[in-house]
Amino acid sequence: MSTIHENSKNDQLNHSKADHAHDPLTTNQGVRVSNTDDSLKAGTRGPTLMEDFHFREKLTHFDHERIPERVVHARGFGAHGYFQAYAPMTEFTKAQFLQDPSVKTPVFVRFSTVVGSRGSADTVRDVRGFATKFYTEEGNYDLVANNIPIFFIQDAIKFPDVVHAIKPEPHNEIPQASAAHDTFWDFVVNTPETAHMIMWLLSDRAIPRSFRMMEGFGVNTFRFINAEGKAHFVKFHWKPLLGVHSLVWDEAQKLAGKDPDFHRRDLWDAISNGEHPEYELGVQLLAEEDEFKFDFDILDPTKFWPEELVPVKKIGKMTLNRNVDNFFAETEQVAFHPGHVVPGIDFSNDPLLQGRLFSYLDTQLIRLGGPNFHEIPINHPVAPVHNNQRDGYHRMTIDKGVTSYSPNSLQNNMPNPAPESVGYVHYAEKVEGQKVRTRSDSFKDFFRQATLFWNSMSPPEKQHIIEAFHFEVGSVMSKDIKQKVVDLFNHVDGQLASQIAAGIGAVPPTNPGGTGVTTSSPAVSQENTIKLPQTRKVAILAESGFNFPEITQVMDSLTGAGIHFEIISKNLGMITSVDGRQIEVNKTYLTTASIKYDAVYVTGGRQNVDILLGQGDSVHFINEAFKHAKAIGATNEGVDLLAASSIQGVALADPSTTAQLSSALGVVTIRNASDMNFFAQELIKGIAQHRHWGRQSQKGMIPA
Ligand code: HDD
Repeated sequence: MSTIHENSKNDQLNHSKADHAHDPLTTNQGVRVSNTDDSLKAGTRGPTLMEDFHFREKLTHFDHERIPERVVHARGFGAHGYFQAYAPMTEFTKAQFLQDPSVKTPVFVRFSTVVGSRGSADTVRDVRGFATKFYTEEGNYDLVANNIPIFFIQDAIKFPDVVHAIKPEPHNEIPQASAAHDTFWDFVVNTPETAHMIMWLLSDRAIPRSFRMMEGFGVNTFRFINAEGKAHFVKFHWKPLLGVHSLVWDEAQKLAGKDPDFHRRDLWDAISNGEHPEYELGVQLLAEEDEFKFDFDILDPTKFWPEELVPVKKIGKMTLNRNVDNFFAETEQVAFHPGHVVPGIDFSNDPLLQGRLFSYLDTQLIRLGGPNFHEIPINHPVAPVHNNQRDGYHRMTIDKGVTSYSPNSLQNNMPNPAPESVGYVHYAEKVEGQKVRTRSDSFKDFFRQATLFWNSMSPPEKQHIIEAFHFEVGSVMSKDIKQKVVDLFNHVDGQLASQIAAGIGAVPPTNPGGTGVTTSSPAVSQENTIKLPQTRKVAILAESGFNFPEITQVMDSLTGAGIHFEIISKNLGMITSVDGRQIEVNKTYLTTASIKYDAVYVTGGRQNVDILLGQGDSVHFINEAFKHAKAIGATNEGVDLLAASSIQGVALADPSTTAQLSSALGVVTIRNASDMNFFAQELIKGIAQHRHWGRQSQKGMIPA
């Protein structure tokens, strides 16, 4: 079996115009053009002439530059990379790309939001798509995943309903990219199967810090089939090596205005910097005979398989190492489909999955203008394609020969079907039943896993969910719908329902309810994730009059820990230290904000800090970072800025003490110290923590 190198796909995708950068400008017919700035006119002040074929071609092409955006997942961002298996998976699946750890299978990943239009903001509260195309030697395999392991509905026939309800309302197209409106919550209160997904949607999962810090889940139950034809049910997981981290809501909302491209910029920059995002592929495997072992139905897409019941086996790793050359050609034209499977991967009867198998190709036929979009380079498999499909809009292949049917004798029936040992053979599941339009009784428990999820949240995560209810349902106009939300979530947890009611002007439940589920699933809490300082970003506030050795020692320590930083000052240009050395400013208070960083550091120097103290923007920067629970550090006179801010409840280094570190709730300060490394290491520990939720109680007091 030949080995596919990631480069072969790259070469195939790289028929870029860059190779011909020095060739002259031509029309699409290859005719060289001598002037593209003036149209052909009858006299310099006369009318434009119809015979100006260059003008007509240029404008016509421009007029047709747009294609319909995806009906959902319109806003996305993609990157190339490769996947490598850890060990042969022969026992469970015959899929070739999961056998040989030395094979690098090329991949293309597209991350997306679901609800917003192509031009909407990255940081809205929403599910994120996480779709991966594996260009395997047996054909393309698409793992079309989300960052939440379950879904809103149980049957695909309700997909148009849930999407219509959550999209902007039809009469005025408001609100954009948001679930905080009447039609969505009207759908929710009338569709109790959504309750579990709503818990996840209102959790921190729906406002990720980065695509690099997000899990992926195949959601639906699939099957692995081995060479002997034995099947296992399987759920797919992506686990980011940087851990799973989120923004806070206030930050997410502000970012939507100040940097609507926050997530795509973060991914682009990381890949450009050589900090290649990595995700482990995990599988939960269940023997066919264990199908009915749980108190939920494994075909129900509103349920996850708790990792404590079915452990996730890590089977390989994906690395994203190359940005796209052209957004439209690659990210916009890529077409994923959960039905793109390779031998060894098969479907289950999950009714949501069954419906998805119809919908993706159907939508792509119109979005990509006909049946030949598999020929677009980003969609084209590296495996050879031979069949009798012909013609249609935009056909690229020049098929040779006279036969385009089977059987034929004129060309020995070529292309011949492959032998069963290598061809795709569907799993021979025995299926019998009456044709009915009803749901299985085993799908009718809507609340128990919602309670399990709620029980699994840490106190700050619970608080965030309640605040999200207050925002989302608080934005609903109908009092009736608001009350019904309280009543619906009283089925999940009585205390939760009371807390929702308190913030939205509704009546708390008279009989606090719940499901009686008292267990939890620690794996779903982000508090139990990996915490690392690498690739985090620090804002350094400085003006002229800083101490050069002090700031550079901190900068060196941050760099040593794989942390990035930017110098923020009132003006762009250079700032000068007390001993006359200069540092270049990266951003001003106008071109950036605290919400774009993971932490902030205020450096010392009397004159520097006196300037900072006179700037409301600098004080606001500290307040906002504190409110958003980020690590904050200050050295020497820099501590004065923290003292002048609204920071509460933490002791700051005292001016009279020498080199004594003060560190509490992620606020790290030191005075009268010459060696900054001790301080920097403590700050780095604080940055690795991601957020310091111990400040949650002070949050409401901070004016930011
Ligand atoms: Fe879907 C796009 C993931 C349910 C119908 N879906 C789309 C994308 C992702 C998902 C990641 C974006 C692909 C890209 O980047 O181009 N969808 C999911 C997951 C689901 C799910 C994990 C739950 C298990 N989807 C789902 C259902 C239906 C669809 C039930 C319809 C019956 N999804 C679509 C679609 C899209 C799509 C309308 C829009 C653009 C496209 O397919 O190509 O057909």
